[in-house]
Amino acid sequence: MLRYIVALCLLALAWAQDCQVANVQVMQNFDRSRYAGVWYAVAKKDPEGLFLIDNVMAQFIVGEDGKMTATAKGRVIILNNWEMCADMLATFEETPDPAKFRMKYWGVASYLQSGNDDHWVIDTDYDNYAIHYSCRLIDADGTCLDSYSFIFSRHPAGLRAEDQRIVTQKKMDLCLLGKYRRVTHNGFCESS
Ligand code: DAO
Repeated sequence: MLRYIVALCLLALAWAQDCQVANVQVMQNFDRSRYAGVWYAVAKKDPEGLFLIDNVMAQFIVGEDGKMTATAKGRVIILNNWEMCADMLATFEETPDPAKFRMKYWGVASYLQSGNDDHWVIDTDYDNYAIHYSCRLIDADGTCLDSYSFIFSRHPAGLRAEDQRIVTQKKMDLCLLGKYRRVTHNGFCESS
């Protein structure tokens, strides 16, 4: 009997973690007005060609027209060895799923990175934590070849203990458990 239960659990785990980008579960009934405001990145899974290193924070704004935009900051190293605080801007194009956006981003300075990525909100309680995910490149088998993901907190010091368990489960669902690094905040971007 125990063998069947274990087998069923493993089956359920394998099903929950098929790692197909098309099967990634995002936040249900996402409410962008509640998501608005300042979020501090406290952990990050980097994409190929890391850009934002640490001191990463984003402020999401919902305009009177209901459209979402963002400003973001973070420490970057460009031109081989030039360390600076990057000031970034982003606009979000809606899709049929309210938690899935296409994000256009660019630097206030022209030499900073720009791009057009998915911006999916995987989960949030709006007041404490949010889990973002973006897959830049999907493999032929439907899994993601190049992704990045931010774990955001409303508190620069990090996540509350009670949110850790939820975040760990979501990292697992994204097949990214163990791939995140901590994002520190030491005031590097505070004066700019
Ligand atoms: O840091 O390697 C990287 C990729 C980050 C992409 C650009 C993000 C700029 C805008 C952020 C807005 C909210 C996440």
